[in-house]
Amino acid sequence: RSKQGFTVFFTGFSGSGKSTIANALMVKLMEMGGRPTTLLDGDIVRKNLSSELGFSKEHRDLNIRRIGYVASEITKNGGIAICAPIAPYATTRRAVREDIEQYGAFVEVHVATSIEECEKRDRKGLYKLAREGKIKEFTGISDPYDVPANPELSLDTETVDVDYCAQQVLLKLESMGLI
Ligand code: GGZ
Repeated sequence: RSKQGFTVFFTGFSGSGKSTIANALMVKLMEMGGRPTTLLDGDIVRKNLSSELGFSKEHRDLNIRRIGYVASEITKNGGIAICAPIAPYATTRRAVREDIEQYGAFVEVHVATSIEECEKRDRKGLYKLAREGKIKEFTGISDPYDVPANPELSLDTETVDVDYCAQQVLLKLESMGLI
């Protein structure tokens, strides 16, 4: 019997390491035998599915609901969806969880890298622009982020490397009987 579909939903600040871990997880899942796996990364979704949207609460919620809808269809059909948006609002994450759990498992992974560390890294220079007021409503600087209260997994990229983080996700999926 083939296994049920599921969604791994990463959430965390810009530059926290969501995309990097999601990509590493994707590679590991492919190596394990190639169940159809779809990566819905934050900036790629914004380019292709949500290009008209900004960063107000309304627009962020719409963006996350779209990602959730695509992930729920994938999950329904027995696939694996990996999502990696910031998804700052707990109520929206909860709504997506409820959509997806009708069809399969929802595995919320908080990439809990602190805002101080993300700002220190500032890989894309966005935090500097946010501090200068050149980007408004920037998550963690001038816009809220609800810390997940009950994620399936919480990862801190300050103390462990990407490969270890991806491995922790795999172990969680195994313990949940999903892979
Ligand atoms: C947060 C912003 C903003 C603002 C542009 N706030 O690190 P990145 O650059 O590549 O990823 C971030 C991305 C956030 O999009 P998401 O779709 O993940 O956000 S949400 O889940 O809230 O809908 C960042 C960039 O877009 N970016 N402006 N104001 N991040």
